Amino acid sequence: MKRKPTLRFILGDQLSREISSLRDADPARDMVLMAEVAEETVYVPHHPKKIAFLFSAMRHFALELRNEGFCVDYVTLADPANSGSFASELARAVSRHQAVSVVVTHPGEWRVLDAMQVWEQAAGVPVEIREDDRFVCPLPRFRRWAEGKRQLRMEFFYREMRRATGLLMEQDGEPVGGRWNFDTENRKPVPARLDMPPAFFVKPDAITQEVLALVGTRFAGNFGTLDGFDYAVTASDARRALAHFIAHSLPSFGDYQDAMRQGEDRLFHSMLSPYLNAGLLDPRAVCDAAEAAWRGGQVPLNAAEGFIRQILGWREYVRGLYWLKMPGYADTNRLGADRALPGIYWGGPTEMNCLRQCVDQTRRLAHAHHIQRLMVTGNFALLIGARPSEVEAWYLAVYIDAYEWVELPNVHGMILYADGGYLGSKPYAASGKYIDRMSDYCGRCHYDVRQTLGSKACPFNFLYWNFIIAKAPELRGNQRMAMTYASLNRMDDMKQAAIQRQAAEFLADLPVEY
Ligand code: FAD
Ligand code: DLZ
Ligand code: SF4
Repeated sequence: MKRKPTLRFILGDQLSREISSLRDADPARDMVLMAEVAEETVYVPHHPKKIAFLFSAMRHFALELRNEGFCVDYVTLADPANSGSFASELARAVSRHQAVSVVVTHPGEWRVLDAMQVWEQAAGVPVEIREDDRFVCPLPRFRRWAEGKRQLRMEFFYREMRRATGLLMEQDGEPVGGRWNFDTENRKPVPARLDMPPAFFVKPDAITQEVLALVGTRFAGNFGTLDGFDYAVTASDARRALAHFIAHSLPSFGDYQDAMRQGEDRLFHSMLSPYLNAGLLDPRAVCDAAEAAWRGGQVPLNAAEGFIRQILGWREYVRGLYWLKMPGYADTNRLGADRALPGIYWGGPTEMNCLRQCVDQTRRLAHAHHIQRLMVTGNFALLIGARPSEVEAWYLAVYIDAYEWVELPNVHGMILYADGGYLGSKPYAASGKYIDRMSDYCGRCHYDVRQTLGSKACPFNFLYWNFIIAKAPELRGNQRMAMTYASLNRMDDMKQAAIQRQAAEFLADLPVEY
């Protein structure tokens, strides 16, 4: 008689053949469960490209497992029997297959982990939650590193990860090139004449087209377009995207990492975050590929180091911090920000060219690169004092790579300083001068980036100084803000008052509805 199966439940961002929940799975005995559920599609109004990417990648993954001989029970969103949540779909599947137990890998979001606590009760069988070991740094190791520290700093964590992995290290334990970090070489604006790397794209196959039709109908009201969907949806295409990046973009990644250029959405960025976060690419393998390109003389050290730092450093750091501080990380609001998120973020009209370009790119691609997220949309949200919960929900909804473990520390900590400096040592507040230096947005803007006051003044300028004045009680004592506050001290009172007046008028006129 055939033994009753164990259900291996694979969530939408667990599409790795090496995932812990599948590790000892027996195709002859076990059953794999995957489900497109309404609950996951509505907890924020996801960009349609994000939903389409995940559903198509899930369906392709199911097919690959079936080709390997696994029995995969895949519940589509359109299935009339679909009950709409992870818990209820699991319960239905346990009863359908008479399963004796469930194995699942630890989810990427606290919200889901919390919901998992009732799964055993809902399903009536034991549920084993296994570690998600697709990260370089296991969570207990991160906890040990963070223990006793009042503030965490990515740079020190990153050095520890370099030592632990041996990536970009000499035999004697020193970093290659004699330095840990080549960031100072990675701040060049893009020169007017520079060849851009060719784009990597994948033509939608029949599975993706079916998903696009479904998502187009069900999520037509969400912010974002499905037009031009060209993301990879399988691990093999994601590996091709990696190879394409290493060959064409990585050589200049370091130099232009912080640059922005109108009409060039991707510049030299990898666009690999959706694949890394859904499990189609392994972070260690991506770092190894970048290191090998440097050791093989194909890319300069500042490029390889800059890229590896993002994955081995930032990505691992924010994940460790998220699980260290959850639940509760999102509850702080150190700067007391309480403004409703303006309609500009959902495509409402604005004469600020930089914001318009970044929001429009987000609408088209469900992607914007780091400096656009940090120094344009993020900086603006910080300067206007937008409510952290609304900013967080926006970032979680609109980006194809957004899951709370990575979105929340970047938004709550890095851009909004809502955690009071636990993640980063100071707010990334900047005036229009920074945007002008790193982009060509200002030359095409209604506003004048050289002006701080008056009808043509760049809003980033007066908002920046308004923020610096208003937040002096919290920030003046911060050593890293000393130069900023020394400049403020040199500004006369009349100018400070005029700045505050212009900022107040601008903020009073910011439309929320769109
Ligand atoms: P590249 O520039 O090519 O970088 C390579 C990789 O490094 C990325 O794919 C990503 O995996 C990793 N990485 C780089 N910076 C970070 C970072 N700060 N935190 C974590 N990983 C990093 N990244 C997400 O994956 N999901 C998010 O929801 C997300 N939200 C963000 C919100 C804000 C406000 C900011 C400032 C950054 C956010 N990031 C997020 C980080 C970063 O912007 C994206 O990872 C990056 O833009 C993805 O594009 P890319 O793959 O071309 O990156
Ligand atoms: C983001 C997302 C969406 C939109 N839909 C689904 C889904 O229908 N089924 C699924 O298994 N996963 C989905 N996901 C990803 C989950 O939200 C993600 O796995 C959890 O948040 C844990 O990180
Ligand atoms: Fe943005 Fe100001 Fe430059 Fe306009 S002038 S693009 S608002 S920074």
